[in-house]
Amino acid sequence: MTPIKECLINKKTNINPMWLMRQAGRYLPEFREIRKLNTNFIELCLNAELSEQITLQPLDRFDFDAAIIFSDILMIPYGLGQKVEFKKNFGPNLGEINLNELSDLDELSFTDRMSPIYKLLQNLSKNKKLKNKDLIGFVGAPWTLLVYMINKVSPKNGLSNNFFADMERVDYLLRILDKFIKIHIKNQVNAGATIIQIFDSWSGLIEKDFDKFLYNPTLSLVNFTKQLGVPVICFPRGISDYPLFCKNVKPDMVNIDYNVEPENLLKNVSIPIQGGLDPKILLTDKKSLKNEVTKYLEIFRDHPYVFNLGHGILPETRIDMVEEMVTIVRNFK
Ligand code: 1CP
Repeated sequence: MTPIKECLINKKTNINPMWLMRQAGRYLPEFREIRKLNTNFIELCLNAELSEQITLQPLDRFDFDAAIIFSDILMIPYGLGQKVEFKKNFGPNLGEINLNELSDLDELSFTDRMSPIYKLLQNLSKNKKLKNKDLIGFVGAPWTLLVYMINKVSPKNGLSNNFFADMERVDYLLRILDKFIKIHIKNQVNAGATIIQIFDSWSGLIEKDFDKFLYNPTLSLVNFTKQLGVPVICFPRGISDYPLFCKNVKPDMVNIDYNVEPENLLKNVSIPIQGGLDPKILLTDKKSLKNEVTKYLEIFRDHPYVFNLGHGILPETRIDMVEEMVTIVRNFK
């Protein structure tokens, strides 16, 4: 059994499996090389050969226990027919939603549009480099995808004023997202994903109606994934009540963000935990890194824990700091 599955299923605590959110990305010079030559990000995600190379890049350098496929949560809006572009120094930029086109969309055409992602998983699951490692597939949670689809740009400066203006449209999109996110999960599992992670990167922006926007839609995906026989990890970034989230949604594991106070959390959560370390620590020095990494490992010593970050690794992270972090985790006794 893979180290992460040992932790998730057998709840073993004497190992510290590890991987990093956004491990296949911009902090790696070899990724930047490929990216320079491939300026269209969506096309790069639809290039199964290059995506496979990128997925494996971090594993060639670091002793991680999982590969996460090189893809993006915004591939679902793309698969739904919305225009998605990534602009340099700006981020994602989405087009108008065509509701008529959406209501005509069937499973087959969606799967066809997304097929290079499934090809990528099929190829990776045959790759010997992933022996005894997990292959993580992922989706954005309905709320976070709704945010990008309606807001059309990153909500880092807040949601647009008219975000909730058309509630009928919001409800309709949530239903469509539930249907097609499940199709995307099922297709990834059929193609070889051994774990699914649900990224709800903007759940911290939900102010009310938590059942409608957070608990119910996530629970629906969690139950669906469990029925497929694959463990599911949730990352509800920025929410204020992780214990309540775990109680309501019951994922197999929860990834905490760096604002969560780990000692306090441990008193109220019994499921396996992943992550937590502030990615900014990797921009400091080796001594601070050791202190912070060891803090998490000490706190979770007797709890099933997968080492990871509290959000994606930052593009400006130095390779030698990642190497140092791996050494600290691997040598921790
Ligand atoms: O070169 C570039 O400019 C591309 C940078 C990049 C990369 C490497 C983007 C654009 N996406 C990705 C890959 C990616 N995205 C992966 C696979 C690689 C890995 O994890 O190793 C994954 C899992 C994601 C998930 C993702 N995309 C999330 C959820 C996780 C998180 O960081 O919160 C989100 C919010 C996105 C949207 C997105 N895609 C890319 C950017 C710059 C963003 C964020 C935009 C914003 O600020 O709103």
